[in-house]
Amino acid sequence: MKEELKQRLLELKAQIEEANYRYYGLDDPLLTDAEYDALMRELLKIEKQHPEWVTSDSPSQRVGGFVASQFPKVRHREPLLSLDNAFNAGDLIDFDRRVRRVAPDVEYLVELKIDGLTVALTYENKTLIRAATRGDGEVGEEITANAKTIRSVPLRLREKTGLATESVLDVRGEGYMPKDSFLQLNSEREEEGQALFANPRNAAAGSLRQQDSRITAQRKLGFFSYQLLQAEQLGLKTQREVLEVLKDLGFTVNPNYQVFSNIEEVVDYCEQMTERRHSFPYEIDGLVIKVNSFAQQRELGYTAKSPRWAIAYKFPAEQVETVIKGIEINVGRTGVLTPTAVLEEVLVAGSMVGRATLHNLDNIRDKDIRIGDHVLLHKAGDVIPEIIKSLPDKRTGKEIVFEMPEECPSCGSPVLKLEGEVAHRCQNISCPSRQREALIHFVSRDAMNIEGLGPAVIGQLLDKGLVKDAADLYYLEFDQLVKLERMGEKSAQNLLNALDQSKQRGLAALLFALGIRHVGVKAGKLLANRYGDIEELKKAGEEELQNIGDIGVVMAKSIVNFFEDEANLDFLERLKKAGVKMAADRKTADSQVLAGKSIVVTGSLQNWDRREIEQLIEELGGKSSSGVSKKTSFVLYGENPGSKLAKAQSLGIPVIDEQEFKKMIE
Ligand code: 1X8
Repeated sequence: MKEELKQRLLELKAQIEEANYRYYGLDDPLLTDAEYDALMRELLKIEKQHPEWVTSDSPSQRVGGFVASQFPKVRHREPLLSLDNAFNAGDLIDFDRRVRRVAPDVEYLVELKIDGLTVALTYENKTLIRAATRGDGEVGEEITANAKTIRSVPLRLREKTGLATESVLDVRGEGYMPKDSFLQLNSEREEEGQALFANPRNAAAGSLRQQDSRITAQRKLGFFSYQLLQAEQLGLKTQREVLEVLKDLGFTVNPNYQVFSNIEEVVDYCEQMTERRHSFPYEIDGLVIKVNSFAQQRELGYTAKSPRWAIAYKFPAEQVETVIKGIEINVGRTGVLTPTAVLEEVLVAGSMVGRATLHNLDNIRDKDIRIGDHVLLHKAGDVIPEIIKSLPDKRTGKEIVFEMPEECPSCGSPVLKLEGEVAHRCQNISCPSRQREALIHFVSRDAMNIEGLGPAVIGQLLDKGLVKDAADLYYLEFDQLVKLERMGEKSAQNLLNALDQSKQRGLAALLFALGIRHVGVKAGKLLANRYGDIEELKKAGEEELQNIGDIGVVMAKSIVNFFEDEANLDFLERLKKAGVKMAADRKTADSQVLAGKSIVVTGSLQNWDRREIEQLIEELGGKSSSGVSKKTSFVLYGENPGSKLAKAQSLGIPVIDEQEFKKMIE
């Protein structure tokens, strides 16, 4: 029985890693997401029963956990060098001339230059033992736990290469964040009032330097490998062979590489790729041209800081100059006044741009942006137009320094800037602009997902006084809807059906739809899962909320404030009367032996790490919180318990050890 289970575990590990390789390494998926998740769940279940079977190369290690509060320094076996740059065909031809003096019959291998950050991986006995950032090239920071969350980083090397890869192998490559992940991440951060990342590279770097690798795991990073330090010892002769071997070992190799035998072809390829640069799902900032043969590489050697056998062709920066014609203000659903620059239209990164958000007044002041200024513009993540800086040398003296209006441009109410915030806000909760934006948010896809209710219809409903807020939507009647412009009988009926359907969306979507400040999609789900019903959430205090993972002081305050406001309670009441579901479709665990219990864990346990025990407690219906208070049901303590144990004892709160806890949950 036990043997069979262990066999099954090995099978699952192999299947999951094979699926990862097929998906990330070969771009040829083997399993659907659902099938993959099912295997992963089965694996986690077995590992929970047998924690002693968990190995460092298990796919379960990709979900992340806490790491030490500082990243240890690692000295690279060989320094990571930077590359010399080429900016045009002339630079490439000069490079070729220098190379051919030493290697007249040179072949070049050209790869994409990924705009990410270099990561150095070390394998021993085919197992990933360390990952490090580039650092200063000599010494980097150890980020093993974080790197393990990247699915295209093999935890264990595949066998099929016939090479002696048992000893130490160092593989280097570029960690990056795909553009769509970057945009998604930033939109979530904007939603939750957090600072935005300027570009995918910064986002990738920030993600790999997380203390909590669970966060890294959510960031959907990728890794393209391109260097194997021990290539020559293993008998490989060219960079091309390295790329093939890396792929066979289980790494993801970017497929857009080509070998050329003369520099004109290289120049052509660079020009083609410059045209295509925006067509990849990740950002690239150029190409890397390498001498293919290792023998020739050795002959060429190195300068003090870079190899003589390689050069980076850098794309011209996609920054264009334009002029700010004016600055418009938009009032969002939380009352924030967002200034937007109206630009002279320009082509940038493949499309015409006429507007760019300026975020807030601080940003405008920091960049000293004035109306009438010439500015440099680029696209963050190749998508979002962003003004990099103003060009003060081009001023004529007619430029106008922008001021935030003192009154809301929509309703005329006073505009205030609260201490500690960058935003200026309209204070009037019934400001028409805010109401309109709140409605647009309420019906949006991740919220109540009401199709057929676009901004134009919402505008009409508000203008005609048919609705004042989202709850009124559920009281609309057919006769009112058909009278709207561009609304036939069919679309009116469809809209009523969509409204009716949306009532069943459930608590998670509703919480997001309500537009409680700082509560985004993720927090909505977390709260819904935790409380199950809005009535329960209403009762939660700040301190309790703060003890839920990912919910901070600011969000906890905001939630409590929301439910203290009479107008909001009335709004909820009207939603409820209309039949909007206020409960969650919660996962039901088989046994809920810890239901209603608030548990504090201190010290290290033998059977579970911190993340696992927290998960287990939640699955069994309990809450795990970090601080001991009168509300704590009991303290579970392990080896070397902290002061929480003493505090519990002094408060007369029950304390139990791991054995007792195991009995309790059996
Ligand atoms: C940096 C990069 C290299 C490659 C791709 N992207 C990068 N950012 C590659 O070789 N394909 S090589 C490199 C370096 O040596 N500094």
